Amino acid sequence: MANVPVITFNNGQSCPMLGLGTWKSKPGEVTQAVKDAIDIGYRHIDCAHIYLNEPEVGQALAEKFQQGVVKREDIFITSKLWCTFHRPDLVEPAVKTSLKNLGLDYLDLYLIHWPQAYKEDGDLFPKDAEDKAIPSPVDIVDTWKAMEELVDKGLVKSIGVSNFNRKQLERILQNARIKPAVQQIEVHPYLNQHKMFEYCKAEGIVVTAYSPLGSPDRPWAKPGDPNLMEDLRLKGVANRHGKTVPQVLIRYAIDRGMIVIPKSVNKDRIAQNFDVLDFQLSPEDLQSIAELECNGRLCSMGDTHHPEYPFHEEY
Ligand code: NAP
Ligand code: SBI
Repeated sequence: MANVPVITFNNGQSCPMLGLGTWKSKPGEVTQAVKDAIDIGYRHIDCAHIYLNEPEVGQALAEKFQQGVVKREDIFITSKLWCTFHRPDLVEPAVKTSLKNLGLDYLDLYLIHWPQAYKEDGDLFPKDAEDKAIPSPVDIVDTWKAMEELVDKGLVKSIGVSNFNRKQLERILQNARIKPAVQQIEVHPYLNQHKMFEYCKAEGIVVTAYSPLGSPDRPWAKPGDPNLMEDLRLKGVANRHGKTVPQVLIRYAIDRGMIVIPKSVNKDRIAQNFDVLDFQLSPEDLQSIAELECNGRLCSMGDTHHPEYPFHEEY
């Protein structure tokens, strides 16, 4: 079978274009899922402090290193700085917590998870009396400067952002000593991010597509919500290739030049999602899938009152 394609960042580091997502993967399930993924051939795992399962991801990594199945330098591990740790003095302790939980001495990639900073009072979701997230006044540029220091100290190989809009990215680029390598955003046929992707390409920033399967296990999903994996137009494309809709959705990101990180805790589906290396979508397939765009955003923090809420802008 062909190898997973690799993409090179603006700093020369390389990254497998297909990785395993771990949001919503329960602590009791994620260790087995990561071990299965590594055995199947995955060499990229997407993690975050807020997923509350980094110690259990770390157990899987430790076991696979110990067994000699994979060496540290052969696997790409991402984590993310949560919103309550944007204050510059909290950034290094935050990455060190993720490193300890994952059992690693460096990360391949560390992202600012959201542009919104939250009050640093120990609660990961600080809320006011009206149940609204409490902002912190920390400037994202100051957070970025603290992220740059993590590269200087060898704690992380690459740094990037997630869920930033164009203006927020521009501010980082205007003030950065180290350019972001990656912008991780929601991408699938109902939210294809054409303009953000073109902007990132022009700036030399690689895009990672999250929720590529439409995140059907998102906690706020309601009965009757559109289900991407049931879309008949995508089933038509999948049937023509003798593949499944999830496989087409994964190829949709890779064939546009994005990294993609589908989540699963089921061994068969983890394997199915990896079995995408023997076909490619044609330019005609990509064109017809582009017609499904409907501004169908699935993931937002809901904190529209926050001064840095990213999604008021068109992109
Ligand atoms: P997703 O990968 O689009 O979808 C995951 C869901 O699809 C799960 O319910 C999974 O169930 C199911 N699934 C997986 N493969 C399948 C298959 N072949 N057939 C049928 N169902 C399948 O959703 P996501 O978790 O939202 O996004 C992926 C990853 O992106 C996350 O896990 C996280 O690492 C990252 N992410 C980042 C952000 C951010 O703010 N930066 C936001 C959202 C997501 P099973 O597990 O039961 O297979
Ligand atoms: C959480 F752990 C809790 C809420 C939540 O909402 C937005 C999407 C998100 C996120 O910030 N990153 C994810 O992978 N999912 C999330 C995670």
